[in-house]
Amino acid sequence: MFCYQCEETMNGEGCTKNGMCGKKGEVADLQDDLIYVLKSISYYNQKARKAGISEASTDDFMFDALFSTITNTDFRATGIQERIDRGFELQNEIKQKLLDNNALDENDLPDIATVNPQNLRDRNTGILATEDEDIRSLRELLIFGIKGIAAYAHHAMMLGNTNKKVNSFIEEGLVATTDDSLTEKELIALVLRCGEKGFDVMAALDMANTTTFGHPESTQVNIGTRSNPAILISGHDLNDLKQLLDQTEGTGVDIYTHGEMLPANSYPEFKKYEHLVGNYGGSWWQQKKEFESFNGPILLTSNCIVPPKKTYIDRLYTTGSVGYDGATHIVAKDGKKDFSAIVEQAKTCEPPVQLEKGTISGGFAYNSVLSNADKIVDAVKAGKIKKFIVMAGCDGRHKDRQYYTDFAEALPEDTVILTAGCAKYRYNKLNLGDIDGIPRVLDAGQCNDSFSLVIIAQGLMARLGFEDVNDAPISYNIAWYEQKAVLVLLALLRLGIKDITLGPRLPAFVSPNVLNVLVEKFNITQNTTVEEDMGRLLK
Ligand code: FSO
Ligand code: SF4
Repeated sequence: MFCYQCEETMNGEGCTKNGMCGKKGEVADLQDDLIYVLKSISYYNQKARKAGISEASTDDFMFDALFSTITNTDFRATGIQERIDRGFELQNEIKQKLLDNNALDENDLPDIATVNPQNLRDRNTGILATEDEDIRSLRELLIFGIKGIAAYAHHAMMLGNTNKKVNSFIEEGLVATTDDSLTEKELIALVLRCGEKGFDVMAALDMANTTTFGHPESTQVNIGTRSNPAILISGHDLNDLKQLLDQTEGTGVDIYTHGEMLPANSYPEFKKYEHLVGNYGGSWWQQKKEFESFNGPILLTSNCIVPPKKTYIDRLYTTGSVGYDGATHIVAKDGKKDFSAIVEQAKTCEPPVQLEKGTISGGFAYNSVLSNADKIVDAVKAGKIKKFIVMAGCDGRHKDRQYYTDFAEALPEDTVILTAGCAKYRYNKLNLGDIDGIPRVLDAGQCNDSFSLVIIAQGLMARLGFEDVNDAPISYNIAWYEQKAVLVLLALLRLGIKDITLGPRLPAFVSPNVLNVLVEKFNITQNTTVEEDMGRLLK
């Protein structure tokens, strides 16, 4: 195995035997095979699109398969193998359809198109198969961004929203990583287009979420517990939450959110449910402790899942692209998921152990922030807000992420943090106060709601008369961990945002030469110490 797709990769270089995340070498190798098969499907499906015979079910499969390879998603060899098998079936079906429509010349196929279940083992499907370090870096950067697109597209698809251009780009990008004729310049252009599609897919997901569940509202989210038995729901999929809330109404079983599901508490549709009690615990990496003390069943709707302890694995359920051997996986039938087994188990469980009490504030997506824009603009004009700091992204388990808590605490009182993603857990329980009633931490939601932060920034800056967002009083101190955050970063770059500070480590998959390009074009900087970064970011 060789995997270097996340921020916690071994020694900042690459995991080679087993993953630091707990992924087994065998699963990592299968994931490489799966990505390889997806490249082959993409080759055929690009032709099918041109011939007007591509099917939506191919998109569904591609989203799920790509999503399953994201850090902390599907840890099961069987789960990945099943997708490889299904992938070959699909490859065959599309190929046959192309032949039936005279849209394929079988004598003129590139290598990637000729992979089949028999010769897959003979192929080097791993990342290191690309020898040139810079080409490898750009190919993987593109693939990781594409994985992010697929994850968000998957959530949007669950709510009935699809975007053909985005789906086609996934295939185009994957095929491009097999094309030896592409130059570094051409690959960089594709990487930036990936960022553009990333913005589009986040916009599509926002549209799906807000048309289905309403626009998030400023909300005080309870972080204490009640005395009923309960189910904890984590991950990003709001459609799963909706189904779970409907199926638990009136049963005496409460629902709590965990990790990236916290923002759900601010949507009008979810606020209607009296038994949605609030949020339990912190970010993904704290789940071992928090799932234990929760006492009731836990439903994971997406990453990040951490290899569970034996003590709660019998209470662990997965759905969608996530999976772990020993946890119960729930599959949709005709678009509906049956959570009755979880509900029945919950009734036999003790209520959660209370870890903390009080509230945290959320719901500061673009609609709620921009409807109060006058207040914020006045505070900026009066010199009461001097700077906005975007601190979106991910949290992680390494101690050096304490930096983000220290940074938030050290920020002067005339600054406002704009956040999204699980990075917020490093400072959303600090009491940073408010500026004329405007909270100093404005939490827009999940990592995909970084879209909202861009809309907020553009909206506020337009009102303040800035034409170029780089001239505005906004700085970026982004924390990354996995591939969705890579996509968010690419989206920001594509929007022309410069001077982003990134941490806690730079991606291992960015080669020195590619890094030079990112520095030259966008002036990306790695974070250092709170003092040093503060000086630069508050300028
Ligand atoms: Fe976090 Fe995990 Fe949302 Fe990521 S829970 S780290 S960028 O999966 O998806 O922010
Ligand atoms: Fe290592 Fe991260 Fe890959 Fe897991 S996802 S194997 S920790 S690089």
